[in-house]
Amino acid sequence: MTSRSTTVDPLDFLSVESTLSDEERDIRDAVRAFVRSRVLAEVGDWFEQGRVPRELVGELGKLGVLGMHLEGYGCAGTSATAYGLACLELEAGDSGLRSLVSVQGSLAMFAIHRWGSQEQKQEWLPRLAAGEAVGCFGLTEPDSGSDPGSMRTHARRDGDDWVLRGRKMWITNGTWADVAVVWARTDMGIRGFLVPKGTPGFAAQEISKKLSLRASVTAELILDDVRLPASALLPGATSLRGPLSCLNEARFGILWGAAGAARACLAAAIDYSTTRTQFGKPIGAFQIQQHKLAHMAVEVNRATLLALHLGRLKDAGQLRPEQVSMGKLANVNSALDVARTARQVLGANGISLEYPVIRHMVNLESVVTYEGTADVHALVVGAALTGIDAFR
Ligand code: TGC
Ligand code: FAD
Repeated sequence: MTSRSTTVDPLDFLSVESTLSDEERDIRDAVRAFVRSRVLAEVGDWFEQGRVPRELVGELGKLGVLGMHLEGYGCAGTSATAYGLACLELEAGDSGLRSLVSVQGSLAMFAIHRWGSQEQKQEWLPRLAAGEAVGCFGLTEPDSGSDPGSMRTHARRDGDDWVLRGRKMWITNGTWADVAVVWARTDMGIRGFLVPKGTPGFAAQEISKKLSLRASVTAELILDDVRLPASALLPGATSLRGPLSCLNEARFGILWGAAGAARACLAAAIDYSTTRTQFGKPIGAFQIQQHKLAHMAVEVNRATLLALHLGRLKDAGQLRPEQVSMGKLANVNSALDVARTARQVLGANGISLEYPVIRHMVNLESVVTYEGTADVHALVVGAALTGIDAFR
């Protein structure tokens, strides 16, 4: 066994760091430091216990990551790339942490920011940005997931009021939320409503028995004749385009975040393979393990570069939804591949929560499903390539 000195950063092989602005690097470093000091030591326990501390929301608000890419109303107004870098660092901690931030900032806050009235923005956005309030986004239903246009939840007019009836399923932040953005069928098409916690007829029930994203709150929303004033309607969103435009934002964060989960798995595999000895050598001295490490490093670097490219396009106002689909499809599949490979490198320890890998691996099983399954994104890309819609 011959040792060689190396100057390469194993976690930034292609020197992506060198292309970042000072501001982007500062934001990335601040989020990375938060994850290291506040999350990494405890997240295995949160995952095992199926809980996440509610105080984290206020701490994330102070960190400035909630709705950080939005302008005004107490939001930081950063670039999309800076937001992506924050998502990468958060998800290197845990996909549940990134989910909390994605759903708050890219789904609930973005929906209000993009489609809400002045009054709605002023009422909710500053509190949501500060982490003094929590938001959720109710699109999926028990019988309507990939095909949200088939939703059954409906809102009927009664005088000036709206009355909502239906169910929403798998809703991140649901039991914590002070305000739920709920999408419903109306006589004017699919519309969005702001449903404050405590509104009579509205309830959220935690979904238990999850074996993935355990450090994240997931809930069912129950709407039994929930009466809302006319001012609860999001005036700007007038069709399915309303909620789907919000998904682009969250999917953008996910394609960055997946690179973070993958990087964490690669880091664990490098560390383990250089310290674990079998047959008289570190296992990283065997060619078959080096092949796995090289493969994982390629995937992590490729995913990071793809995220950065899409971030630059978004900052230039040129990012298209089908490009977001390609990014989510590619990067989450890469991250799953890296996590499954790293899990094997760690042998039996690969299934232990003492190490981060199995947690990332099972979390990514949610990430590949939510915000559009891999199949849905392949079909979006396929439709863009052929001009033929194969959904129906
Ligand atoms: P389709 O007829 O294609 O479109 C209806 C209208 O919407 C427009 N549109 C979009 N607009 C903006 N962004 C997009 N990505 C858009 N995709 C479509 C479209 O132009 C049309 O507009 P208009 O004005 O002509 O009416 O709709 P479809 O019913 O055929 O469905 C297309 C499909 C399958 C791609 C879409 O329904 C879809 O994306 N399905 C997946 C559902 C999904 O991703 N749900 C996610 C729920 S939220 C979540 O999972 C949170 S996870 C927690 C976390 O993020 O961490
Ligand atoms: P289905 O749509 O029933 O799909 C089942 C299978 O069929 C999949 O493999 C799918 O790819 C495939 N399939 C479906 N249609 C087609 C087709 N046309 N062609 C080929 N294959 C197809 N939703 C929210 O609204 N808000 C949230 O905050 C939220 N958070 C979530 C958190 C977690 C942890 C999870 C797991 C889900 C969350 N979701 C949320 C729901 C998520 O968006 C849906 O699970 C997802 O859109 C898929 O819907 P489904 O589970 O009903 O699967």
